[in-house]
Amino acid sequence: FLAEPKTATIVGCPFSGGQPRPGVDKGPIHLVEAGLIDQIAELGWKVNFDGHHQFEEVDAKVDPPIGILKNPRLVSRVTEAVAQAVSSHARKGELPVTLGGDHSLAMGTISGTLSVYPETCVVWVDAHADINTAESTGSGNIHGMPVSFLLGIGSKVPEFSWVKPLLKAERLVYIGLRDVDAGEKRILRENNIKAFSMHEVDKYGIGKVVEMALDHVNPNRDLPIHLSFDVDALDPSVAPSTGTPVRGGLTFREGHYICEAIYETGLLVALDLMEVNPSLADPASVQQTLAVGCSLVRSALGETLL
Ligand code: Z70
Ligand code: MN
Ligand code: MN
Ligand code: MN
Repeated sequence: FLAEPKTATIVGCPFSGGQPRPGVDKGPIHLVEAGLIDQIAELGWKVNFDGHHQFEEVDAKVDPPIGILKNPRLVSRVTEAVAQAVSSHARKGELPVTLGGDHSLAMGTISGTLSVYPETCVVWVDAHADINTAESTGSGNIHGMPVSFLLGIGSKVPEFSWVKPLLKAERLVYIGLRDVDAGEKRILRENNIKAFSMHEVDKYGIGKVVEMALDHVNPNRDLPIHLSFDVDALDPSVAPSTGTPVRGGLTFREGHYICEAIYETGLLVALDLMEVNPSLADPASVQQTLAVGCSLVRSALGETLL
């Protein structure tokens, strides 16, 4: 397997239906307006802009909760469309860079990647595990659930039957966790899922953590990598404009180091940047969060310090 596509395709996903706070749908527009496309082009990539996807609307009246899952039909249709967009770009040898939007979108992005590269491993960088099932979720917010759908664990929600359980637990690793529900901890344990919480980042340092994470999911450094980066993995002092800031997060450098180290493998085939919400926090904090978001993407696409 030889990765390193030289064309990146920006997939803007203005979507907030996986969680309750308005504004996260404005993330992709603001990231692009902050100059992300030109910045990636400056790194030597050919950049396609796939636009800000106009998703089919599903009226709330015809989308009542299923159990306590909120907006299930809407989330299912949007993420299915995202899966098709990502897979079509990946199939052409392009590297899809999906801008969220809330993290339920990763149900689509990772499904899309796995449909083209079935051996893909996933590095999920987040304060949260986003692995609740229909049984374990306390909130009913689907952005807290995409990983369980991708793994095929928990009771099946017929509305999401298009999501194939293509991700194996041993091909998934987390970095940055610090706000994990009791039910999620149990799911992680029972499925033997490798996770490096902030405790491990403190204990070993980020360099060792990334090495151990890749040793787990990609021991021979020969499998494609999908990096799904929730900006709330970063400390709120670094990335304040997000729906669920949790103190004690990754520093600016730790977040960037993860992106740089994954770029260095030459195995990155897809990247998500999720949960940037430009309507939360003061203007200076919004600017800061957008700038950090752009710079994480640049790091994952090969921006070097020297
Ligand atoms: C909680 C839930 C979550 C992001 C919050 C929170 C999930 N575990 N994810 N913010 N980005 O509702 O399932
Ligand atoms: Mn498209
Ligand atoms: Mn998340
Ligand atoms: Mn999160």
